[in-house]
Amino acid sequence: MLYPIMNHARTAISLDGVWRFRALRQLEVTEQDTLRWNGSYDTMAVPGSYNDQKEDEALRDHYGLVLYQRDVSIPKSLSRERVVLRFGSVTHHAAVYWNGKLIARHRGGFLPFEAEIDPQDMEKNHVLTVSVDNRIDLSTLPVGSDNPGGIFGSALPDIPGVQRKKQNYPNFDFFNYAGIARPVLLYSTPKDYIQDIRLRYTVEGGDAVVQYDIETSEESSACRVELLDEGGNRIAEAEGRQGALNVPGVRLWQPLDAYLYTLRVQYGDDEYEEPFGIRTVEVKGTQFLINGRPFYFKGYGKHEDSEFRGRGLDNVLNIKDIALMKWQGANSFRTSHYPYSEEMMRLCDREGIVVIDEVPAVGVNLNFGSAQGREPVDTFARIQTHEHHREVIRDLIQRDKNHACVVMWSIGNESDTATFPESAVSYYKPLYELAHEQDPQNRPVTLVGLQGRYGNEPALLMMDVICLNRYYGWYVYGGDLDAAKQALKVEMDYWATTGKPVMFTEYGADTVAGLRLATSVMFTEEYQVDYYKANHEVLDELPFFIGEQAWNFADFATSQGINRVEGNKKGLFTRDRRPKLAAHYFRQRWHTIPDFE
Ligand code: GCB
Repeated sequence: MLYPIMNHARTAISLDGVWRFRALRQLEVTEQDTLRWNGSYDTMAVPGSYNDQKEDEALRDHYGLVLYQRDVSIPKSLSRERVVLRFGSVTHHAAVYWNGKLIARHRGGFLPFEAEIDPQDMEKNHVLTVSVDNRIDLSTLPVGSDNPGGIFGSALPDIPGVQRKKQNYPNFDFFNYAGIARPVLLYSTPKDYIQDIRLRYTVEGGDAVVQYDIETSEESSACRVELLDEGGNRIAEAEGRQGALNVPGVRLWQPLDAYLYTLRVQYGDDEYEEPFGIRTVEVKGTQFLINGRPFYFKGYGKHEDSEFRGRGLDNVLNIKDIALMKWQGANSFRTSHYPYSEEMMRLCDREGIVVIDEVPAVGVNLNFGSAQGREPVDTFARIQTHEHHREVIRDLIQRDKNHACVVMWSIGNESDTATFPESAVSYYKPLYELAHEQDPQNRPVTLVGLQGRYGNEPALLMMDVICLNRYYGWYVYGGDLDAAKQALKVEMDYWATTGKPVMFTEYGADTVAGLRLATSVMFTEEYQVDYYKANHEVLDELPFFIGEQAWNFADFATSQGINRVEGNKKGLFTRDRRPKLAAHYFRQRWHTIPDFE
């Protein structure tokens, strides 16, 4: 599925704006709901999560379905075109009705989907209704439950006569934002059109060869491709759906020094332009090579999260975040814990930010959170996510395969790989293989590891890079940074024996901005700095250590709970992007650590 663009062959019309909105009490959509509403309705902005747009606790914590509706008319000029309705993402599950008729269903909250509009329908006024379901369970990604104890039932028995409010209990800490989070478009192409473009390349000496593979709806016309440099000059051309283009004296896409070529494809009346960078990625021994040089990741785990919009696309915020990363000397982030918007991925290509691209497989671990203190269960015998997990890996790679910024796929966060190691291998091996098969550029694949027992996690050892989330000095030995350093050192001595490249994809300490003390204690800004310094004392000595990504870039919203003070406060920046003391500490540190060894 190509990103919608506008040119002389294609149009893209935004359906963003203020839509009609209703939160439903019942868990099904009636025929009446899908026709133009006569009665009262609310208003809601698209794109944006609905939860924080109103002052309404019931809406914030809503469980189940909501409806969005708007009128749509299609310009007459498009009557001979193929017209497609496209959603950047709807969280988590969507059903789309066009004049009351179901035209699309989509499962999963973070990837695009689309539906063609029947040409018979074009010249009328239409009503578009979208139902959005925010329920998460043991078959969805991310994983959750309608029960505070997850699969175990209630952690503490309810007091007789007490009725809990019905709500989602996520098996993860970020707030379960829902709604139409990314742009909605009507776009057009000629009837016979370019469906997909796959790119890979080899680089030798100063030259590159770009191999392209074009998919078209039919095979009725010839396909012609041109390769343009950043100035728009044609440097190569070819005929045919598959082929190779020589790029003598190639200018590589480099971290923080992006260079984008454009592949212009002409097929019949259709034309598409795909911007792309040329760079190579390879894991060699304990090194992670970008363009043949050992790269060191400096950055963060992030969230798509902001005041009012929740997880709604905000291009201003994305631009600002990348500006802050550059201010700080960072070069990378992980799309924890789900695929980010296509707009952000395109921006990272443009800005030279390196991305670890993660599927929404978070909470695939039934042994943490509310389950603590109980007999361990074999997650993989209980969880019902495998088929959907395959689907999101396929769809993510399909969407992001041509992005130079993506240097590694993450097929999950903090799954339980230690308690039942063989079951974890049976679950993850096919997924690891699938990711490699699907990627035309065959990038490294990882699975982000959870702190706990280590030493017998064959599912992690199967991965190309060992990515660890570690909280020595916070969840483990919190307040005792000397012990934290010793424990971290002992664990790292183990990873040194595996011969794998290792990086931290999370480490951090909750820090309430403005809480200051000369002698640091947990939650103060000083402690966050001391925490990171203690970790770095150990990590800076490790030759196989290829990167540090702090948790988190910024404070973010979570479910309410006794260890979250209006959200997770592990940000180096506050939620409104003001630097904490640790942001300045990292700024000094990262500007002295080179991007390449
Ligand atoms: C983790 C999770 C992340 C949490 C973080 C924390 O390990 O991957 O989603 O937000 O810990 O702060 O507890």
